[in-house]
Amino acid sequence: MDFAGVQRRLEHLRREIGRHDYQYYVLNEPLIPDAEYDRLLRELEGLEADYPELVTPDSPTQRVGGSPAEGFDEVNHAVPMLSLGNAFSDEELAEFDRRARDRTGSDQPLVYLAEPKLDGLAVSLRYEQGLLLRAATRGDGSRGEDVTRNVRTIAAIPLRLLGTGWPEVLEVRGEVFMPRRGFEAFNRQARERGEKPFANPRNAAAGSLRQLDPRITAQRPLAFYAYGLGEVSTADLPDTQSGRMAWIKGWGLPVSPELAVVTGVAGCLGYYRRMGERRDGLDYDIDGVVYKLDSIAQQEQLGFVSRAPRWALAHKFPAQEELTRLLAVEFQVGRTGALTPVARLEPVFVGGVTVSNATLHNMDEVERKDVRIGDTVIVRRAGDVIPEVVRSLPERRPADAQPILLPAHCPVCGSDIVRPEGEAAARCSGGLWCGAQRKEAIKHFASRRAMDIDGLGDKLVEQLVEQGLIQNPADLYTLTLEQLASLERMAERSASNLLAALDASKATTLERFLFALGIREVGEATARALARSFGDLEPLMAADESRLQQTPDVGPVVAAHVHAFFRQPHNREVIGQLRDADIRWKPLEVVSPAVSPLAGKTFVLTGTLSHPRDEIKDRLLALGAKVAGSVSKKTDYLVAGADAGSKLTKAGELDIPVLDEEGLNRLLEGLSP
Ligand code: JCF
Repeated sequence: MDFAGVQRRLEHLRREIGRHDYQYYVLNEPLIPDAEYDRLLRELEGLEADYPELVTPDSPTQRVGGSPAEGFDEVNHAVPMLSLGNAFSDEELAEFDRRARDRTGSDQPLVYLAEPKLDGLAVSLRYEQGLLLRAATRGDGSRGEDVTRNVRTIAAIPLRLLGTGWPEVLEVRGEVFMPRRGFEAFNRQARERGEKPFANPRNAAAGSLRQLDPRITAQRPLAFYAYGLGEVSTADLPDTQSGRMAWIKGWGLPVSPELAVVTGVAGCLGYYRRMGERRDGLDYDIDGVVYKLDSIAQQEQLGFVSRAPRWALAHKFPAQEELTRLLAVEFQVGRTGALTPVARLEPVFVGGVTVSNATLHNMDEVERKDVRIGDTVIVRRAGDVIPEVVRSLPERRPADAQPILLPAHCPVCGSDIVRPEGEAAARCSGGLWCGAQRKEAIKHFASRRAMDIDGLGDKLVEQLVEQGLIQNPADLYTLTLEQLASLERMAERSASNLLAALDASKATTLERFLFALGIREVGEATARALARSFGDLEPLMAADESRLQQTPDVGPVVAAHVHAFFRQPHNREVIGQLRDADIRWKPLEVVSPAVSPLAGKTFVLTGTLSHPRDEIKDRLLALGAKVAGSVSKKTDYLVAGADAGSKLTKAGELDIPVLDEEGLNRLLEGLSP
């Protein structure tokens, strides 16, 4: 780069960093991931180190960070609030330790106090005569914002120190943060209220602390850990960092339980790795660990560079969010037919590994995140969780970015894709046929509450599919003794038992058969209602969605799934093969619910009746009536057996017609089969 090029680049970096500072600190709405911001800042620092004559006083490198927001009084920090130098690799840590040993002239390994680096907001708490007098944000390190009224709402922070004999003035520095559980609960509630959720716990902590109305802060689940001291009006302090932390703790201030005294680079690295492994299990976000020389005498020997101590270092974990480009989107079909959009990415190093695929969850998320093919996107990989696309950066969208479209047909079997109104998941409707759903469909078909094929468990289904012996439920009925006996761990006797069980399963009921088909949203109750409403399979298969919706408890979503299922040629083919295999049931006589005089009437059953209640209930449901559990104004008839109690009284109060069993029988006469 020539000199003019360097000047242009410096100007560009300063403008960009200034813009992102404003987004982050003032608006609480970061546009780019931290890692990208760090790179901009490091590039600027590097160029300024090479061209010190080009450093300007307004360069973002010339302050610690953060500008006081409007609306808060300013607070001067008598002892400046420091920032920390960063290390992004083991080598940078070793370099830091080498310099520290040189400057202290120590030929022994140095002793450090190590702690997790919380991802929150630094504050300074000032106690006078044991009382919390003032709380301030770091601001630019010398002047911060007065957030006393907000900090006083944080339960973990004592308003009065424990014990007696406190120093006249005690300033404690630490990090305010929002534990993950509280963050998730808060965001869930925000979404329910239709409000914008916070991007991450750190933004949530910062946003909550900088509320102008402390009543809002009070409702936010904030916590605090102390990590150091500011002004203290006594010279009589412990002479190690660890001793001082114990001293702070003695006054009732919360201190991280993870503090550990470690020795040399090896001790630091061991701590770094241990915390890295435990990172996802902690209830708060950390973005690295901090090492501080434990000896205060050594800290004093080392002193400061600009605003950061030479005796402390933040060793960062690999970033969990990175920028990359979305190259394409493919759709994966899950075991139950749900379609998952999967992003193909330009490979990027994130969360410690190279990632080239990430989930987009479902089409609702794609739409909410406004992601298009060709976009620059933020990918997140935290711990062992599947990497995900967090959002796009619309300001970097190329002109030829393409929208992500849900395919019309299943990429595995070609059946129609259904996405009922209001459902997040799109699904393949080829339940009985689709290769992706094969195993689940057959397991369900054979299960006890469905076709009840004795001896055909999940493991056996998997074996049969994997051996290529069956592809759909109808193939079960073509299995031969030799095929079964050839399977691993299958004795001839079990094989012939299984064949007998398959044969026995053929005589079934319509409702079991419908349930066995594994149509989305069709559980046992819906299968029963459909069987009662249609009586046989053919009219059900021919029904349109509005006819389906006349079935009790069948709404638009169920109707859409049932209708789509029976429209798929492959499903019809498998059903045909099942009928050819002599699967049979007794058709039920039905009274069309639309013409039944009981359609839509609500019954309540009470007292001792001569038939099981379920039986009576089934008859009523078959006639399009509803059966409720309690008497209300909406009840049309109360059926009262012997010893009826409060329901009978209530029906009397509400003037609801009461039938005894005989009355009910007369009502049903001529109506039901
Ligand atoms: O947890 C932190 N974010 C953290 C920040 C911990 C520390 O021990 C710090 C810090 C910032 C400055 N110590 C200093 C001196």
